[in-house]
Amino acid sequence: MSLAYIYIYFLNCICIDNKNYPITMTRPCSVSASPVSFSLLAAAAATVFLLTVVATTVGAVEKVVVGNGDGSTPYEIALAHKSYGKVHTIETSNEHRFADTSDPEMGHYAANFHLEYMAVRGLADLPALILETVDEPYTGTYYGRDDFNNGKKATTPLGRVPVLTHGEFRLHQSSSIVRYLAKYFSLSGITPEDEAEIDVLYETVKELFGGHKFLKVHPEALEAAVLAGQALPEIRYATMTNRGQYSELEQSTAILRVFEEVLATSQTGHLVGTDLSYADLALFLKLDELAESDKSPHWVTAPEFTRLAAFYNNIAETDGVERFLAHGRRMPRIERCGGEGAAGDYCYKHDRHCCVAPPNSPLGDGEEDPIPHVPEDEYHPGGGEEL
Ligand SMILES: N[C@@H](CCC(=O)N[C@@H](CS)C(=O)NCC(=O)O)C(=O)O
Repeated sequence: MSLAYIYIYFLNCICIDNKNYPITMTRPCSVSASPVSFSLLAAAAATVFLLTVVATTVGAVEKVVVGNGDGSTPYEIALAHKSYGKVHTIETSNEHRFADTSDPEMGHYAANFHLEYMAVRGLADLPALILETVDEPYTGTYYGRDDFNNGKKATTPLGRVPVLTHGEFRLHQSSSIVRYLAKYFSLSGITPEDEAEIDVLYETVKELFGGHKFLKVHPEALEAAVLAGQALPEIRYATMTNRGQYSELEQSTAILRVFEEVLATSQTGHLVGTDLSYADLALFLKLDELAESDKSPHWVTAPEFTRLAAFYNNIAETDGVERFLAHGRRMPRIERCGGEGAAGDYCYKHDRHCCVAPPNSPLGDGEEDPIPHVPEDEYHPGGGEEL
């Protein structure tokens, strides 16, 4: 296998394996968990002290974010590098469960979970979302291509990431990680039937949003039709064949309709049963990406998908989910840049939730968030209380 081929394979995996989505970040927990510089530790200690004072004077401080030495979030650091391959491992750490500073146990609360991946969203996005949704402290390590290839790769199972370490237990294969976390945090149903159905829906999400060889959602076609107020085709996925010829709009409509119809039978707005499941979260991530301004931001307004839109909005407003979208620990989106094939790379780009680039950001290209989530005057570089 030529080097060029290996390179292309690697790139393809990043963007095509699961069709989307390296840096180190630590969500919650002890500052010492992160191999950061001494000055950062000093800054962290000062922050913790300050927030302890604040906590005891104005009430509970739920979370403290300790930045990356220069105060940037992983998101901003990655964005500043533009191309993900240039990003080296980044550590951030966050104090968590800090509310009761009089409880010595709290001060020693350490993350049990460690998630490792490359500095993109990809196959670690859902595991991270699960941990964030259940408000579980974890450490995330996201590697740049160089760091991964020059050392890390040799240490991971099958030379691949994501890898989840839970105490002494080490697990790879993204879907296995998702199921393990979901089971651990009761997001995978109670009865065997619910568990199986949630599994089915998760597999369906993966298949229809990237896994299918022939059918997929085409955001541009969908956006054009919805914006034009056009009635969407009445086609259903169940009547389509894998190799049949369907327009981009037909494919897109049929795929979204699968989930609209599932939700039509739901009493609670969840895909299965009464409670939030990992299948809900998996679908949410796909719908959220679809809603980006460069995809199909108006899909939520289509009269054909009212249940899906309500589902999407409800989950987006869930505490942990809302935080995850905007806190800066999530990796940025990527896009192809610098040419085709081995000549090209993947570059970072903004998403509409996170995070306004700091003034004089090395981004320097005037790229604006089309729908800024955090107004620039409310942007506080350098950690502090989480939004
Ligand atoms: N089926 C595996 C795929 C793992 C995989 O191929 N991960 C890619 C990143 S998306 C990787 O580690 N690539 C490293 C390489 O190609 O050297 C999973 O779902 O976890």
